[in-house]
Amino acid sequence: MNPLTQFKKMPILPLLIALALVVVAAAGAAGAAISDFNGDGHPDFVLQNGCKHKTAIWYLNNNVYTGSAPGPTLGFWFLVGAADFNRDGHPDYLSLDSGISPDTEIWYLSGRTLVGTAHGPSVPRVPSGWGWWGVGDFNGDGYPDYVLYNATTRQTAIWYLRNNVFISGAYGPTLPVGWSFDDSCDPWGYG
Ligand SMILES: [Ca+2]
Ligand SMILES: [Ca+2]
Repeated sequence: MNPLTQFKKMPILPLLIALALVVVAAAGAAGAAISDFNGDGHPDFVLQNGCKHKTAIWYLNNNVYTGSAPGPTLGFWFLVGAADFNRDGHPDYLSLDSGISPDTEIWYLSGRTLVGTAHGPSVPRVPSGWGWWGVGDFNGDGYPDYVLYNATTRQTAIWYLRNNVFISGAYGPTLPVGWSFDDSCDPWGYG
C-alpha cells in the first residue's frame, strides 16, 4: 500500500502559503539550510562544502553578515534542512546518507555542536519516486515536519512529525508543469 494514499487532503490555501514560506526558508535544499543558531532572533545560513562535507554557519543580522563558525562535518551525509526537532531551543540538522536515501537522520545540535543523533521515521517507508525536500512546521504544533516531493508527478506531501516520530501525512499541491523544487535544468531538451 502506498502510505501516502491513506492520508486526507489538506486545505489547499493554507498549505500553499506554508509551502511558499518554506520554499523561501529552505531554498537550495540539500545545499543550504536556514535557522537561528545563536538564538538572537535572526535566521542564519548553513553552508556546506560538498567536496569536504564540512558545514559552516553564517550568522546574520537581518541581511547583514556578522560572523561565521564551523558546524559539524557531515562525512558522506547530505544536509536537507535545519529545524529544532526536539524543541530544546537549538536548531538541528536533517541529513540523508545519499541524495536518494529513503532514510533520514536528525543530528541534534547545541548551538553548532553535535550532541546526538536519531533516525527519522522508519514507518511508513517513503514510497518509490518520492524524496525529501525540506522541513517546516506546517501544522503549527511546534514540531518541524518533512516536505516530500515526487519529481515525476510534481506532487508534494507533508509528513507530520513529533521529533523523529511519524504522526500522519497529507498531500500538498501539485506543482505546475515546468516548475520544480529541484534545480535541474535541461534547456536543450537532452534529458
Ligand atoms: Ca534541537
Ligand atoms: Ca508540525
